[in-house]
Amino acid sequence: MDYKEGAYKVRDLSLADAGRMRIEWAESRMPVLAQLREEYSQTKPFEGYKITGCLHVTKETAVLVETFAACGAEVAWSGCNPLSTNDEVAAALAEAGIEIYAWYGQNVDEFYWSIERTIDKPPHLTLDDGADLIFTVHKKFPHLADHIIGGSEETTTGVHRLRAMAEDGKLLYPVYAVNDAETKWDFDNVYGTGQSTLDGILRASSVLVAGKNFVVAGYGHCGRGVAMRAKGLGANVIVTEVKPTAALKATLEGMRVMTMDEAAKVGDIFVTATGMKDIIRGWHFVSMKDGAIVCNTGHYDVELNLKELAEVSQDTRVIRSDNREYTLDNGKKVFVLAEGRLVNLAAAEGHPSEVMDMSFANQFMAHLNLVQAHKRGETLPNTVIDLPEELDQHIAGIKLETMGMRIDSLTEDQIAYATDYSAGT
Ligand code: NRN
Repeated sequence: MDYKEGAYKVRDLSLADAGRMRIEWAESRMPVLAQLREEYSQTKPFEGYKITGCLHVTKETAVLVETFAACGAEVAWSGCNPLSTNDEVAAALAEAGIEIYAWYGQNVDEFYWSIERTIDKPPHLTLDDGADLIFTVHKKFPHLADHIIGGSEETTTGVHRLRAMAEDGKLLYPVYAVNDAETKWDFDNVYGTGQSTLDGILRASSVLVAGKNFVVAGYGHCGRGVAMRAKGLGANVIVTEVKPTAALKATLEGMRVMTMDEAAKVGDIFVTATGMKDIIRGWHFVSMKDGAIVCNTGHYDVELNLKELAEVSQDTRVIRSDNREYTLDNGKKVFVLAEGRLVNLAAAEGHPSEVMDMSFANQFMAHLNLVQAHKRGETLPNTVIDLPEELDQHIAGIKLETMGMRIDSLTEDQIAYATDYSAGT
């Protein structure tokens, strides 16, 4: 490990060159962030503000971090999952002078130690994915909230929890729900999670997907993306759900729908994407076919009940990276990927740069909004705030431009027509 107090703690600084090349790769595929950096690095609106982030340390996150820094911000960063940090990228950020505490394979104490280092010097802004940073501030350092002008949350699970906190009046500062921006969830959650989850499964197993019974638990935006990409690879997709409308949508999109008790008996590959705990229980593992592959792509590692799996197993061993074989008491083998943590980031590199470009453009604009409001002396309400819808059209418009696509626009006459209630059929 390489550690410098108040500066960084990373696996190995000598990995920096390799990490820099990964970051350059991502940068070349994130044109929306590049345009924002071009525009705001002149005026440096974040000058004098410290942003503390707790979000997967990937090559894409590094581009966001360095965009904030280029626009004047002081930045401190930690990872938001013990298994999702790319050590090469972390080394490159440390070498570039970003305060960062992150390495692959942290234990729980190291994970929270890293978060706490990033707030040793109080931040003005917090940026979360899964709310571990904002929860740490609220639970252990509530006085810091006096110094914090606002925050943002990247992912569905985090936004759900923060909305609950706001409902109970417990939120100490305003937080933008970046996840709920259409140019985030309708692209990142669907196309990003769809591709990166299959990427994680293939890197950890190299299994043939075609012809396999592929069970997706949860048919929300993420589950829908995973199901779509599994189908594209030739799988027979089975969906389990608790929400009738989601289950109905899966049925009409050609997926089989059944309970997990039934799916456990026929599935070859299982992915949980529910945001809920205890989706696959001990008895499900017992009824699985020999050789079943099981993983999770939800934010927290609570969807597979590995405690109950251990209780019905006689042996376990890691047979290859991110692939743990369990030999059950009944003699059958089950393979759990990435220790039940989000397989797309733990066993692969998370979503592709092109889709994170839009998610992180929303992150950048959320914090720009917070800083500009602060400079105007405005105080925002201590609740979860949605980003303005026009921001979605702006971000999507830039993305289309960079993809060389042009679209039509409405004439004045058509705009008038849209709201003209006197017009008959
Ligand atoms: N490559 C990535 N870098 C990446 N892929 C997915 N995510 C990533 N963050 C940084 C996050 C998505 O935005 C994981 C979150 O849970 C999801 O909302």
